Amino acid sequence: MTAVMTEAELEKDFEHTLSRDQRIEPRDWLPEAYRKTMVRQIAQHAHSEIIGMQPEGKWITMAPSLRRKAILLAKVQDEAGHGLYLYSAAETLGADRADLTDKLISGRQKYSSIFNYPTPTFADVGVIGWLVDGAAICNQVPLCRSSYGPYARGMIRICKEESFHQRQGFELLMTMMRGTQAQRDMVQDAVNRWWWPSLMMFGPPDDDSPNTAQSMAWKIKRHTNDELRQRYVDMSVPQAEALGVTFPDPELKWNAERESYDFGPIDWSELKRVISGDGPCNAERIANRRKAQEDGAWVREAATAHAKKKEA
Ligand code: BYC
Repeated sequence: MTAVMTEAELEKDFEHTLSRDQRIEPRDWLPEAYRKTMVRQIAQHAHSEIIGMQPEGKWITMAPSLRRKAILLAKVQDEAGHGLYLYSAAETLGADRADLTDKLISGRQKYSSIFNYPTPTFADVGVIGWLVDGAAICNQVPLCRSSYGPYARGMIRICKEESFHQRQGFELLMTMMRGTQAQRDMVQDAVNRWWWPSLMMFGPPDDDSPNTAQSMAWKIKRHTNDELRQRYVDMSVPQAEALGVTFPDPELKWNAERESYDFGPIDWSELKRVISGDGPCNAERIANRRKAQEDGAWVREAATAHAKKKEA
């Protein structure tokens, strides 16, 4: 007969798994607060992928060539796939996918601030690939070592696809930079608009990040928001030089002592405003998501009826 473990023993076992850098799996006991944090982060991440289809998706019908259209279509479909793996990962923690969607469209769960900015020109498609997917890779590569198994494994495939996304963005911008002055201006204008919001993707500064300490202790996050933001700046500056664009920050300069780039202050009030629903496109993004959910109701009903019939 197996002895029933007490809560204290289960907790000790959980901590032991973390201390050996092993994964927590769906079959394992885990503290309720860990489960809640994981569902929160995975759901926000899934929502970001799904809402994140909209800014670029708008350009699928207007892409300037068949090649660009095919690439963009594939990229946007990848984002949908990422959202679906992530909702599945959240389900392994007992979350209900329909409930998560309800929470998104009723404003009770967040998604990344970055997808609340408009995409007025085709250069935005390139800049999203280069900067936004670049920031996403920087943030997500360490998440491949996150302590929750299904999330960490999902992240491996997601990162591979994000790398392709970043390359396609950079290649698109390189092509535009070899074009006319008007095209080069369009690229620089898009870079000017996306640079600061891309820095905000990494979250609030460490001394104003309520979740970082616990998430690091649980090995969900492997680096703080500021560490990853700095890594991203250091990685992006040489890429901007190769491309022939500048970032809109007069204080950006190499610091030989730190072996990193210094950068100017971030407007944290803008991040707060966008997260709380008052960004340039928040209302439009959620209205589109709500409409898609309503338009798809008949498909979900039919699929449920079919599943019931099969079961019977
Ligand atoms: N936007 O204590 P903190 C993609 C929230 S999509 C909105 O630092 P944490 C792509 C934060 O959630 C990839 N909210 O939190 C798709 C928390 O709120 P609650 C998106 C933000 O969790 C299509 C509060 O502020 N990537 O690649 O320790 C096309 C305090 O923050 C933001 C992910 O989702 C923000 N920027 O750290 C192209 C990555 N920043 O829940 C590309 C996974 C913070 O306490 N997530 N908040 O009310 C993470 O790594 C972490 O959750 C974060 C925040 C670094 C974002």
